[in-house]
Amino acid sequence: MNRALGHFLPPARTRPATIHQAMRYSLFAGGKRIRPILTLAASEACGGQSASAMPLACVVECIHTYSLIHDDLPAMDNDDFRRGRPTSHKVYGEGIAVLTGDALLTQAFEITAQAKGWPCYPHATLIHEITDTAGSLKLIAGQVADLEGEGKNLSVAQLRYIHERKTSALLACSVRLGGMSANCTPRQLKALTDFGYNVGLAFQVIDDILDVTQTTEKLGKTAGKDQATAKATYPAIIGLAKSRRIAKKLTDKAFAALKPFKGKATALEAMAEYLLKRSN
Ligand code: GRG
Repeated sequence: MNRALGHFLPPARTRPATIHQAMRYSLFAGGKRIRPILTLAASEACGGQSASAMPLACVVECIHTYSLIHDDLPAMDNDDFRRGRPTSHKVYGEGIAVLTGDALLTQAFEITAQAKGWPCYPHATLIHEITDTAGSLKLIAGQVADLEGEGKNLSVAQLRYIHERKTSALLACSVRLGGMSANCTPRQLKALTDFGYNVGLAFQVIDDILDVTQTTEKLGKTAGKDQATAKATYPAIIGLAKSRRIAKKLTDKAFAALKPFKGKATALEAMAEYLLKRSN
């Protein structure tokens, strides 16, 4: 994964070196690589080759890293610590951090354009998949609702709206792109969408639980931030025990969605289990 990402990015010394170093600083800071692994696992479930899925795995990691850099900015979540390191704006300043996010998002399209293409899913389909996910109806919609929800008492339905867009959408896109790179059937694509949706929601519920149960050192980002900023989360609204039950239920649904793969989606199953049990 790291080798492929390194290959797609301009070398760190390419002018202007600051931006290329900043892109690498955040990309190679030790993220868990959950989304690209999901892309490769989905491709495998559909009988694909990892070499065909790898460019798209890099695409989702670039988009994810861009969203983290921008989310950490003082104008958004204002965080000093991410992936166990000072955030991009702390090291490079706010202007360069904004541009680093912009550059990584643009890099995602560059990688997609350069990929060799897939018979059943032409470039236009893939680009539409990415714009639909990263645009104002999903990722950005989730962030807007998150910002506007600050300091308000949100309902579980409003919280789910945010989670579906801010988190679940990119996880669903990650597995869908993996399936597309393996020329999956419409039935397989539907199964991957259901899997990604549920595993994505479970991922965010667990993330909210970890925010209150783990340390900053363990998480590599500021723990207890949700409570400190009075953010609406599942543990805050319904408590820890009920949140854990919801995460388990969503994971069960994700497992059920994999039925059409008839036991061939073992890597996706392993990921769903890991995401439920993870501690960072
Ligand atoms: C478009 C600026 C912008 C934001 C969109 C995705 C997003 C909304 C904001 C990013 C921050 C955030 C809290 C997202 C929710 C999903 C989440 C918990 C991300 C952290 O993902 P991990 O744990 O991170 O996979 P690593 O560092 O391991 O890759």
